This record gives sequence, C-alpha cells and structure tokens, in this order.
Amino acid sequence: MPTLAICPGSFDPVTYGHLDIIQRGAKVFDHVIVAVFNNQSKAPLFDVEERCGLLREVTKNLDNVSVDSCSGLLMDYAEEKNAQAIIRGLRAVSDFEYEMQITSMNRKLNADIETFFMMTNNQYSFLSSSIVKEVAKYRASISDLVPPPVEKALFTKFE
Ligand code: COD
Repeated sequence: MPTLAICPGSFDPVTYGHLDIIQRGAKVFDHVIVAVFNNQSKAPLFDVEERCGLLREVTKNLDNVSVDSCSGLLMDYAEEKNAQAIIRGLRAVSDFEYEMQITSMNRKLNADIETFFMMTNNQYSFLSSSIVKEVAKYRASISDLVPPPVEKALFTKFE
C-alpha cells in the first residue's frame, strides 16, 4: 500500500525551514499532503487560501506533494485521508514541549497514526514565520529565509 503522510501547520507564510521538512518527508513517504490549518491561537497575516497558493507555488516541482486547506481536528483529517503518518519539524527545546503535548493528545485520538519528527536543518534552526514577518515589516532582506514568491507576497502585504 502506498504510504501517505500529512505535514500540518499554519504556514503563515511558508519558509525555507518548512520547505526543508516537506522535501525530506517527500523522500520517505510516497505522498505528502501539506495541510494548512487556521491555528486559532495565532492571528494570521495571510488567509488560508493565500497560504495554500504560496505553498503550491513553492512545491510545484515536488510531484508527490499536494496542498490542502483544513479545519477541525488534525487526526480527523488524517483518518479521512487514510494517512499512516504525521510529519513535524523540531527546532529547539522550546518546540519539544508543545510537540509533546499535541502528539500525546493526537495519539489519544488515534493511536494508529504515528507522528514522525525531523530535526531542523542547522541552517534553519532559528527560522520561524513570525521572525520572517517581523523582519519583512521593516523591509530588511529575507531572501535567504523564504522562497522568492513568499518574499514578494510579504513585501506587498507590508506596503
Ligand atoms: N525548521 C524545521 N521545522 C520547522 C521550522 C524550521 N525552521 N519552522 C517550522 N517548522 C515545522 C514546525 O515545527 C511544524 O512541524 C511545521 O513546520 C509547521 O509549523 P507552523 O508553525 O507553520 O505550524 P503550527 O505549529 O502552528 O501548526 C499547528 C497545527 C496547525 C498543526 C495544530 O494547531 C493543529 O493540529 N491544529 C488542528 C487542530 C488540532 O487537531 N489540534 C490538536 C489537538 S491537541
């Protein structure tokens, strides 16, 4: 049976750190769905459709990656898609506590779907969407942090 993994997140907007996790996941699983959620605890800069559009643009060269917008519970979505796995990235110790919490809850909801963690690429260990937005607001260079279409979209937002 072909393997399917869900790579969930807010992706507000997608960075090279996210892209690295997606690309590496796509080498391991037959198909990866990047699932864009509206995280209620974060006020987004880009709406879900804008975030999906940017993700589609920057993953268009990856044949086994698709992008979808989602609402509700991640595990309900993963079950509906018949996914075997969830992929998450880990940067620092600070990520670990949050990931432990949501992974424990997700396992309680469905113990058959495993969560796989991938350590960040060192070069992106301090990279987050929040930091990119902060820097872009002041029009500093972000070309080594996000792909060109994302850089353009950010500068347009802050015009
Ligand atoms: N290097 C490596 N990985 C990175 C980097 C980087 N520089 N930056 C981000 N990542 C990883 C993150 O660790 C994460 O795995 C993924 O990329 C996406 O990151 P974000 O920040 O865009 O996404 P989050 O953490 O805001 O996503 C949270 C979810 C939307 C997945 C979560 O809120 C969720 O599952 N919501 C649905 C409701 C639900 O089911 N809740 C859980 C029940 S407790």
